[in-house]
Formats: sequence, structure tokens, C-alpha cells
Amino acid sequence: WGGATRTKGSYSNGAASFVMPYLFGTKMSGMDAGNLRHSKLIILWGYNAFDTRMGCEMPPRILEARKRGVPVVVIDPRRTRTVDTMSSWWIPIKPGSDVALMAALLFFLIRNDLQNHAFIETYSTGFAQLKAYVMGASDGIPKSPEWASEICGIPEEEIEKLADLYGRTKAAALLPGLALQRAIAGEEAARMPVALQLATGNIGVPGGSSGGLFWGKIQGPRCGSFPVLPQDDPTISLYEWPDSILAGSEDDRSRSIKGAYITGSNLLAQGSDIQKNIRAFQRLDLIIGHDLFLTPTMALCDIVFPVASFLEREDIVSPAGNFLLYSAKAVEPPPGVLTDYAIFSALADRLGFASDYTEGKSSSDWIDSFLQDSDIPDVAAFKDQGLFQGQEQERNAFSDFIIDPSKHALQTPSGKMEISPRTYEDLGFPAYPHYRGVHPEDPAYPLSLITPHPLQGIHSQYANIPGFRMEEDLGLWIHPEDALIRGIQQDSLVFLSSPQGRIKVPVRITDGIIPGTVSLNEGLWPVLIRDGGDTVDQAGSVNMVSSTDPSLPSRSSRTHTIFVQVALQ
Ligand SMILES: Nc1nc2c(c(=O)[nH]1)N[C@H]1C(S)=C(S)[C@@H](COP(=O)(O)OP(=O)(O)OC[C@H]3O[C@@H](n4cnc5c(=O)[nH]c(N)nc54)[C@H](O)[C@@H]3O)O[C@H]1N2
Ligand SMILES: Nc1nc2c(c(=O)[nH]1)N[C@H]1C(S)=C(S)[C@@H](COP(=O)(O)OP(=O)(O)OC[C@H]3O[C@@H](n4cnc5c(=O)[nH]c(N)nc54)[C@H](O)[C@@H]3O)O[C@H]1N2
Ligand SMILES: [Mo]
Repeated sequence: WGGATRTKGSYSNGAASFVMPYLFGTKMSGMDAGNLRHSKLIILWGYNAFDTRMGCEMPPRILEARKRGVPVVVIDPRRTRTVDTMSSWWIPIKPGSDVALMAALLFFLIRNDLQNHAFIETYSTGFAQLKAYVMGASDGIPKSPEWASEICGIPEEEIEKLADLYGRTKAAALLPGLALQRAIAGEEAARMPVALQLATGNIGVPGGSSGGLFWGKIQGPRCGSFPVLPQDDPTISLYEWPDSILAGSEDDRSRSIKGAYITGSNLLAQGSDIQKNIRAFQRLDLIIGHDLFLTPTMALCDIVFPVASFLEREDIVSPAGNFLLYSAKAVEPPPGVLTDYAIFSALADRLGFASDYTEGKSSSDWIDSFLQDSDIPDVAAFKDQGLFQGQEQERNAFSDFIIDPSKHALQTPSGKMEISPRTYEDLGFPAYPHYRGVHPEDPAYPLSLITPHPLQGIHSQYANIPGFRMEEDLGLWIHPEDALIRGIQQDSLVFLSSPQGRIKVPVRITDGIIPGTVSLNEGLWPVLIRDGGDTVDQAGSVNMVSSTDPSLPSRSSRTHTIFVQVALQ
């Protein structure tokens, strides 16, 4: 309907999705969870598998491997439930230092001739540049375990022990979570695991992994979907949406964004820098939203449509792994509540293009047409059982390429994995993955803050249900040493502050987090109060203190690179 400004990128995996095509010619770098049946070592690198579901089949497969005696290493600043229930070895690490540890592992592998020369030679280009960086030939700094030890806060022997285990155990599945890349220099944290898996010959082999987007990003069973129309609409970077709105000049608003249409997002709470988000919303002439609840975002809309939930409509779900799910309508929506599709269809009707928009189809007509155009042979059985499984359940990305690299060449310029692509250099960064180093710039904010996802909720969903969240979601994790020097006691109410804002929040003093780092789960609805001349959030809504300055070159999220202070006043 005349086009719109659209958002580009994603909060979740913006940096990883940006770099994967440079490495592999595609983002599709995943695996089926069943592939882990062949793993002899599993490294959960900032992947909190127990809490953050990325395919429901991953946790049981990891547990199964653990029961087989497979070592499961967890690299995380926090002692999570994943550490307690699934791991054999927890390596606490300083946030944002992972690439230094990865470089040190590579250094050790090369120094001890544990890298797979033939594999590197056959399947990749550009490894030599990375090797020159890692060994110090290009900048005079060998990225040795000794070098990384200080940066990562991990003893040198521990790094060597991990490198040795990793270099000698085949096959090894290195599974990086997404927090690593929702950080400044997240692009490097997404590239380096791929280089490690290449150097150890673990890509595309049973039980190995690509080191890329391991969850979901591999083709599932085919199923029809809405026609995609060609788009030449202007785009803005999703992570910087409030900046794009505020960038339009106050005096000449002829070219600025004037309205927003928001469906299925609690942007105000989930986007970084809540106070900036509010200012951006206030700049708009019209905001329309659809949601199940009157979220803080919906509360700022001019028009809100209450919308039916997934239980109140029919749908097809395409989860991680080689299967499709049928989600039947369980109950009718309450009176006056419509599905997103019904609301859009009614709008199209009022605006005079109903038949173009709907093609005369109801939502169940669309679903039936998608199922007709799918791999599913027996639609009635699918609807009855709710599940259709693809035949293979142990697939691993790039296995075809590994078996026959000339027949299944990658979609990169060389047809191989490109570890140091020249086109990447054009973006103003070294072609090879490297440690950039991120440190607090302002001594007033010396602590690192990480903002993980909650177990009992999806972001801010269900945050409005009293008693639903666990206590850990509501409190700021802080190490006893950091608490002591600030005179903070268990359950004290503290102020968590950054240049962006302040939060009043109870503390949870625990040695389950490393000194110098604090952690507050994302996803609570903000409750802003005036405190003197200041605005303070008293719900623990962590984006009150995050910033929209993005990670480059992907212009993505940096919600795990936040520098803060914690104080009683
Ligand atoms: N239950 C539940 N499951 C979910 C979601 C949810 O909200 N709730 N959200 C879904 C979505 S949309 C996404 S994008 C994914 C998110 O998945 P992730 O981004 O992987 O999840 P996070 O909880 O942000 O971070 C995972 C772990 O990384 C650790 N971590 C943080 N910073 C660093 C670091 O610098 N280095 C290392 N090594 N570790 C670090 C955190 O302590 C945490 O335990 O989860 C999906 N699954
Ligand atoms: N500090 C910090 N911030 C983060 C993150 C972090 O790790 N740290 N993670 C980021 C990530 S990875 C992501 S993906 C984003 C998530 O950001 P959002 O997607 O904005 O977060 P949700 O809280 O899941 O909001 C979804 C909304 O959709 C509504 N909804 C549910 N079903 C329907 C439906 O059928 N129709 C409509 N119209 N609405 C529906 C829900 O009620 C809810 O209000 O948050 C990002 N924000
Ligand atoms: Mo996400």
C-alpha cells in the first residue's frame, strides 16, 4: 500500500547472519540435534542450553551425550543451570574476551601441530592470514595462552588443557550461543568459531559442527508460504530504530518517519535505551499496534488492536530441526479479538484493496494452500498428529561439500570457505577474524553487565504474569568481592547505572558470576518513576541502561557489552 520504511537486521543474530555469507556463501550453517549422537566432545560456548531454548531437542541430546561420557565444556561468565546439569567442565570467562581465547586455542593447535592441514587446504582459502595474526607474524604479538590468560581471566594451564582436549578429540561440536555476538565486535565472535572448527577438521563431519548458526539454520521440510513481493522500500537498521526516528529534523519533517505500525514486538522494553525509545515514540504522529496484552509499547500507541494468541488460531510452525509442527486452534478468541491476518484483511477492505491483499482466501484457505505446496504427503495425518518429520534427523551443514567439494562448491567467490575474504576488508576491518578488545571507557562505569534471557519467559512475554518469573530474573547477580567493596548486602536494593539510565533493583550476591561482571536478565516491563531530577526504572527492566550504539560493521545489537556502576545510593 504505497510502501513503507522497513527494518533490516535482527536483534537475535544480526552479527552472525551478517558474517556467515562471507564465510560460507550462506547463513544456513546449522545441524539437526541428532547429529550430536556422533560427537565425542561438546563445547557450549556462551550457549545456555538448559534455559535458552534453540530447538527443544538440543538439551536432551546434550544430556544423552553427557551420559555416554562425552565431555561437555561450558564457557560462560555465569554458573548457569546448564553448567550445573549438563556440563563436565565450567570455564568462567570475562564477557567480550571470547575471541582472545579462541585465538589462543588456535595458537596452541598450530604450535603443537594439531591442526588438520589437508582439511584447511582442501576446503578453505585465507587461513594463512589468520595464522600470521595468531602466531604474531603480522603484528608481533603471539596470541598465546599466556597472552589470552590475562584478557580472559582464565589460567594459562586451563587454556592449554582445553586446547589439547579440543585438538585431540574427534568429532567435536563447538556450539556458540548468540550472546557472544550481541556484543561490540560480535562479528569476530561469530567468525572465529568457524575458523576453529575448520582448523580441527570438524565442519560437515558427523558429530562436528560448522561453528556458525547451529540451530535451525538448515533447510527443513518444504512448505508453502505467502508470496514474497519484490521490495524496493527504504530500510533502517532495526537496532538503531529510535535513532532513525529521532534523526529527522524537528523543523523539516517532510522526509522523516511519521508513523509506526508494530505487531508482535514489545519494542519499547526490548529495544536498547528505553528513554531514547520513549523520546522516539513521542516524535511520531501515529502509532498502531497489535498485541495480546497492553504492554508498555502498546500503552504508547494511538490505536491498539487486541489480537488472538497462537492458541486461538491455526498455524504451521517451522522450528529448528528437520520437522514441521501443526498448531491447531485450541479455543475461540474472546469477542472482539481478531487474528493479525483478520485485522489486516479488514484494513485492506476499508482501504479498498481487499481482494489484492487476501486473494479471496481466509487464513485457513492459506494454510491449506501452503500444505498442498509442501513435502507433507498426508495433510490429514499431519493435522491429526501435529508433526511431520523429514527423513534424515542427523544432518550437519556442509556435509555434501566435505564429501565432494567440486560437485557441491560453496556459493563464495572461491567456492570454498573464505576465512579472510577481501570483500570483508572493504568494510574497513581486517579480512581475518581477530580480537578487537572492548574496555570500559569511563572509570565511572567500571563493571561489565551482561543481560541473559529468562528461563520462564520469552523476552518480555509472560513478564506480566505475577509469580511466573523465578527470583533470579528479578535480581542483579554480583560477585561477593564486588558487593563487599560497595558495602552491599544480600537483597540490598541497589542502583544500577550507565550513561543511558538508572535501575533500582535487588541484588543476588553469588560466586556464580565472575568478579568485575554483573548480570541482570532481560525481559521485564519497565516501571519508570521520578527520583529527584532523574528518571529511574524500578522493575529491573535492563534496557534502561543499554545503548543503541551498534556493533560494526553489521550495525547489530550490543546488549552484552554494557558498562555500569552499582551503588547503594
Ligand atoms: N527460555 C527462553 N528461551 C529462549 C529465549 C527466551 O527469551 N527465553 N529467546 C530466544 C531467542 S529470540 C534467542 S535470540 C536466543 C538467545 O540465546 P542466547 O543469546 O544464546 O542467550 P543469552 O541468555 O543472551 O546468553 C547465553 C549465555 O551466554 C552468556 N554470556 C553472556 N555474555 C557472554 C560472553 O561475552 N561470553 C560468553 N562466553 N558467554 C556470555 C550468558 O551468561 C548466558 O548464559 O534464545 C532463544 N530461546
Ligand atoms: N538487554 C537485552 N535486550 C534484548 C535481548 C538481550 O539479550 N538483552 N535480546 C534481544 C532479542 S535476541 C530479541 S529476539 C528481542 C525480542 O524482542 P520482542 O520480540 O519485542 O520481545 P517479546 O517480549 O518476545 O515481544 C513479543 C510481543 O508479541 C506479542 N505477541 C505474541 N503473540 C502474538 C501474535 O500472535 N500477534 C501479535 N501481534 N503479537 C503477539 C507478545 O505479547 C509480546 O508483547 O529482544 C532483544 N532485546
Ligand atoms: Mo532473539
